[in-house]
Amino acid sequence: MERVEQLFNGLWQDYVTRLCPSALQIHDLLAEEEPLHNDHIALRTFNLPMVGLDRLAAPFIAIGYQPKGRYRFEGKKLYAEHFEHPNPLAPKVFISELMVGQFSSLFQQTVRELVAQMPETSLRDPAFLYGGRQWELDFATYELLLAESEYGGWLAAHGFGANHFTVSLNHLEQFTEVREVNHLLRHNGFVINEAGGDVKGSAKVMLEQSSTMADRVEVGFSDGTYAIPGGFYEFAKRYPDEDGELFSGFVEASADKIFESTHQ
Ligand code: OOG
Ligand code: NI
Repeated sequence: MERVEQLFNGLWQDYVTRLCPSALQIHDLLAEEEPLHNDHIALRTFNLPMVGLDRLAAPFIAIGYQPKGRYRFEGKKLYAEHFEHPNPLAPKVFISELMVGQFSSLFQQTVRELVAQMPETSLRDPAFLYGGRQWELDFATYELLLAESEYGGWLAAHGFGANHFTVSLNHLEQFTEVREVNHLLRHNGFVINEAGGDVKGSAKVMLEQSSTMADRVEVGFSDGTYAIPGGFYEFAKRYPDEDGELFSGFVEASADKIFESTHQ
């Protein structure tokens, strides 16, 4: 569990510094005597050999994680898998990859050129998972990718890191409902993702989720610094199945809308 904690500390530090500084304020609004329990984190990548989903999963597999669910998002041209650790205290990990081959040849070529800038050794140390972008790009290239895929633009600009952490409502004392958390956050000036409703899912699908809209963060491009959407914070409540075990998967229809938390 020590190696799990080490990896998640690195991911959390990067997430709150580079992608979602407001998570610190939200964390303080919700924090109790007990530290907050993370349901899951999510990572994004391109489905190219050097950086595909499997390459991002490898450091998690190495510390005991196992593949569990598989998900497809046809409209967004994404494939995802989630991973769980035998220790229930370890957060789940949701990794998605963009199906680069389904985009225009200009888009494909641009993405391949970005990834080709990475040194061969750059994935050797698991710290690459929170190392951010490993290629140079200008703002026009970001906008070009963004026009075909919001996810593609986001990933090109930010590189690798947890795009969100997720507070488990099953472990909170103060709140038991997702809508209560949404209410508290709105009251404190945060913007909730309304795509598909502000509470996604239901007790029937055994998972309810909500998320903030991503922070706008300053990102350095080769031709200047621009403020663009970074990371967001998510809240999840899980329900037990027939055997009394909390549902541990993800719900495609809800996830499809959670992805949109990084929209402009
Ligand atoms: C992942 C979106 C899906 C969930 O909990 O369903 C997700 C992403 O935005 O990268 O996190
Ligand atoms: Ni999530």
